[in-house]
Amino acid sequence: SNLETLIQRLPKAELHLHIEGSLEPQLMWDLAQKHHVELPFSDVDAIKSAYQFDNLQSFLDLYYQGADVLRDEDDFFQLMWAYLCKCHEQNVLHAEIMFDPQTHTERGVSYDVFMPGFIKAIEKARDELGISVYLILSFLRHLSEESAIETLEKARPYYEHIKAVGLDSSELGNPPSKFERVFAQAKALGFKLVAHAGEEGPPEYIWEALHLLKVDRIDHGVRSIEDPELMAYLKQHQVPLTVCPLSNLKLCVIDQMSEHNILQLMNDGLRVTVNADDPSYFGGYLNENFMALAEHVNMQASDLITLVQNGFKASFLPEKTKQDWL
Ligand code: ES4
Ligand code: ZN
Repeated sequence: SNLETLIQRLPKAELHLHIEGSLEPQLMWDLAQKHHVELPFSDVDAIKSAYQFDNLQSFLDLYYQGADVLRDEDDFFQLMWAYLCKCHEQNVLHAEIMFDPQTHTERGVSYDVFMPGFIKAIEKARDELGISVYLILSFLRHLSEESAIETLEKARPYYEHIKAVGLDSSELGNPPSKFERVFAQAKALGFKLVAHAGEEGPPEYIWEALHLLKVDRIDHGVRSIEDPELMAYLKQHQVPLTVCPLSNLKLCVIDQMSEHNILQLMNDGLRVTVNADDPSYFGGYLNENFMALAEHVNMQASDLITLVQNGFKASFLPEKTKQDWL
């Protein structure tokens, strides 16, 4: 269709992507074989069939189990390189990519294993594919703030490779207020700040992310719609929301794609972007997320163009580089 061609052709930015969530079943299988890791699946198709979730937690349980096959530097290189090749296929020219250090350090896999793997793939993509990448170090919010502080400190040799810090994992019961000190430390170190908020959690968590953590963007934020004052604030300050349509559907944040509120958020004047979140688990990369919207909500070509432009505007690229894409 016309919209499909438009989506494919437009140069795009991805702002909400968990690299561990881009682990495809085939690579998971191959790495399990390589390292003699036992998976509770009989074959690659059985892995795919297991991807049916009731909520965020039921997904996270599988996501952390899947990540256990990532053991050596080359595994992390392959994971990042596969994703960046996908970016190239889909005309994604800039990606701000989250990684969860604690998912690896808690299993005895250190920064000196995963960071060199990531960095080598990122440099290769920059040189061979012309893709720019920023890394976002994301804390697991179901763990303690002390663990987050230690995680930030252990990253010190790699600070020059990290643009921002973020907050992900189980939202309900783990409000942003739990991480006020570590976000203040990260801000003092010069990092940009993002946090998942208002995916499953209430608008109050979005207020906390804004006022206590002082984030530059909200990841998801779809529950903003429940709080008119919050909507006014997000509009006034043009705080970006990194919305992930297929994620919201797969995690039952919405029952049907046609019920997604993204057009409402955009028409109310918010800076909304479209993103893939965990593409291997949720059934699509960036273009598939745009296509799902084109098919199921009443999107015009002009809406798609605005959403794509918002991706660059909401990025952490220098202002003059952004202008090149707008
Ligand atoms: C995540 Cl969709 C989502 N929400 C919270 N934490 C996550 N980690 C990976 N994907
Ligand atoms: Zn996410």
